[in-house]
Amino acid sequence: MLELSDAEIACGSMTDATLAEAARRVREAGYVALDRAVPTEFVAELRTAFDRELTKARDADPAALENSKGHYGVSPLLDAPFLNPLVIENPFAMQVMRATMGERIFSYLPYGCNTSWPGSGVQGLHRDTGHLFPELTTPLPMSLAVVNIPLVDFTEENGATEAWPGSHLIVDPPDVASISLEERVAHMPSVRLTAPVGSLIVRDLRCWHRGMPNRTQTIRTMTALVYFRALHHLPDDANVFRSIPAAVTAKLSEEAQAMYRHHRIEAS
Ligand SMILES: O=C(O)CCC(=O)C(=O)O
Repeated sequence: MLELSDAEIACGSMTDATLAEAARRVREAGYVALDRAVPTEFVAELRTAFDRELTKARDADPAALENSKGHYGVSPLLDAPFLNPLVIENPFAMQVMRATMGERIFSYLPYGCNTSWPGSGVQGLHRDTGHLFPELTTPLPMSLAVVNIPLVDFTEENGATEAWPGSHLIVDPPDVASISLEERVAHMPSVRLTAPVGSLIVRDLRCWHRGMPNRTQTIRTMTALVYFRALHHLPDDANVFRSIPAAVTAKLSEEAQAMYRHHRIEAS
């Protein structure tokens, strides 16, 4: 856990030295946990809102919970408190991601959450994304990150995520295709991402991990917001992706319309 100082919390910004340490941990371990990055009173408000939505979703579709072995979340409403800047553009998370993925990172709404429900089992070991160029034998820097804000204290008892430090850099030669990740980690040390309320975790989406059993009676949830590195020209660059009259796009084949889908279309 990387501790933020009182001065950093007060001004909502890490010093260069703290930021360099956070970025180094992301690059080397595949994640960093920042302590006291979110005010605990706000986390309490967010937890109440999430628990309400989760319970509603579970009551509407109890089978979904069973089918997921108790690891099942919701995408929250596009409304307060879910859209609070402390969540969707948390200043400390943004600093870490801009330092590791560049200035023009982007994301989408609604974001999601990961919930380990009371009585849950062990989630299948997985990575949330593969490598950008899986054919290369050298891993590239992070281009996709997830920000998790724990809504309760994450402990071994309530199913703190298990993660394999450094696994984001493991590339897959063809001879491992038939070996499960479970078999591959048999000789590899893991950590449990135990984390108090108020902390947040920035994790490389390639990092191997799994949700763990919740042996308490309290829902264990964390927010899950995915951020992307901007590669090449972005669709939001109007000088490249100029608007095209609808009458023109109407003449394009379906395949061409898909190819040129990022242009704004002007009503003709
Ligand atoms: O709930 C957890 O602890 C981890 C779940 C997760 O990250 C996932 O499903 O991708």
